[in-house]
Amino acid sequence: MSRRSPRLIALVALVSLAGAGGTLHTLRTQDGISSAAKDARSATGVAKLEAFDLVWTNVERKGTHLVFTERVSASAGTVRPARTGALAGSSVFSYVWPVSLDPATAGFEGKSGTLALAATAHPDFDDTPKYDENGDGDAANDGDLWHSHWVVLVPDDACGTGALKVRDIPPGTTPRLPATWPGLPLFIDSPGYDPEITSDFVRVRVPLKELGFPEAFRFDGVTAALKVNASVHDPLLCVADVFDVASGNLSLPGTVR
Ligand SMILES: [Ca+2]
Ligand SMILES: [Ca+2]
Ligand SMILES: [Ca+2]
Repeated sequence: MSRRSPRLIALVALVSLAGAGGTLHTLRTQDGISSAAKDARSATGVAKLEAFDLVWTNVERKGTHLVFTERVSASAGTVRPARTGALAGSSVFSYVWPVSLDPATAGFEGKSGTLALAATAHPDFDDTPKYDENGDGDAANDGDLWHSHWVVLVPDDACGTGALKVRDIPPGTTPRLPATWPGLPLFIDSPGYDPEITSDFVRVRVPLKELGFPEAFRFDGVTAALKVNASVHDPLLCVADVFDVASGNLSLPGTVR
């Protein structure tokens, strides 16, 4: 089997790493996506790309939750966009898990694009109006802390040939949206799952009941920068700089059973 050998080799490598005192928390790697180290790239000159260099991506059921994990080369979560002082043209850095589940699973209009869970940081705006992540009494100043989103991604050549964006909500339309939609004209949800970030892991735990206990589905891993439109209109939030893709081709090869 052409796909089995690389996975077995990766498993052996991961077991050796763990034995050598690495930071692996699990050996359950059969279902995860092992990906090359030091292959992260940036079109816009982001420094310290090891923080976005995916080496292992996994989604698995654990008790009452789905656990989304991305392991990177080093320094997970340490690199965030520079503050610009303005929403227009500002950047969003992200760890993303695209999944094969219909967007309706997370409360969006059905068949509206590719559903993805994301951990993001963006110091120039807050999109978690229901949460005060830094606990200072102001729910509108937490964007610089890593926080979670569900988004629906669709291609839009206005973002660059073949590039993706977070789906816009055109004025006058009323698509189905999740209860914790933050009020932006985007297919975006702010569900309030606190990402857990360790030295080289980013992990988000999602209660299975909030997704209606989904059946088997597929997943991939992506790290990327998104950019808010310079004139703050459609397309409002483009994927501007893909750093790494776990599968290399966004084929969603991982499986949650
Ligand atoms: Ca990589
Ligand atoms: Ca907030
Ligand atoms: Ca706050």
